[in-house]
Amino acid sequence: MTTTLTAYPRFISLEGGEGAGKTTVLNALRAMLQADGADVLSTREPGGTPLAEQIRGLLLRNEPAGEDVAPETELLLMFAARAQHLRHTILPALQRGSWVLCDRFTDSSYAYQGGGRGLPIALIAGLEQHVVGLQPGLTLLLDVGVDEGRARARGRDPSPDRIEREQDDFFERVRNTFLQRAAAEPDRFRIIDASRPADVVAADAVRHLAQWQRAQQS
Ligand code: Z5A
Repeated sequence: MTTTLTAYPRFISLEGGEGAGKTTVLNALRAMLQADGADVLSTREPGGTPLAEQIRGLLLRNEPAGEDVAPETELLLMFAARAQHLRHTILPALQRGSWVLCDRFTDSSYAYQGGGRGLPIALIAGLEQHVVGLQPGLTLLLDVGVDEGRARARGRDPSPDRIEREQDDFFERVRNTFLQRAAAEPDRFRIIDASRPADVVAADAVRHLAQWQRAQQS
């Protein structure tokens, strides 16, 4: 399926596996833009509105006893949350001229529900086209090995949520899908080696965003 998505230059997404350091980097990017006088909205997926945060709760908590969450249900809930988030939070901010920094966006659905769960890419692309219709101008992919990322996430919170309880091979497929997407869209993606110390990773991300900002102004 050929998709035609509108790219918004001030819409920046952060992607990567668990424990990649997205939250840490997002704070550095926000500080950099604000120091420049920009208005910045920081947000996350799934979530970003009261209803989308409720959907996040449904997605991440343990499933009811005896009832697995079907991959299709998971995908549709991700897109239901995104539909709200886009219309109630992201688009209004972009339309008033703010920068939007988003911890995960549609690339995560390709990586987790496509790569991880094995759902057809055409299904995800169809939802992206018809429910979302836009994409970030710049996506920073924080890439770290699965073992290291999982160890970091466990160090921060030892009680895994429903998705974090998946096996390593699931997260290897997620990582590979992110890397394949980055290779397929080099104009939008920047891959950042997130195995380095947090301050080095953040500085690299800030450098990429500053380059992107300059390119938009020229
Ligand atoms: N999901 C999905 O399946 N489909 C979708 O479409 C979307 C999401 C949108 C929730 O996302 C889950 O939803 C997620 C994907 C799925 N499931 N999983 N797994 P989330 O973003 O809230 O969950 P997460 O990726 O697991 O978050 P995270 O573990 O918090 O990752 P992070 O934000 O990238 O990491 P962090 O909080 O910045 O850092 C984690 C810890 O590592 C923390 O203690 C830091 O101090 C430490 N850290 C950070 N950077 C470093 C470096 N460079 N060195 C050493 N230690 C570090």
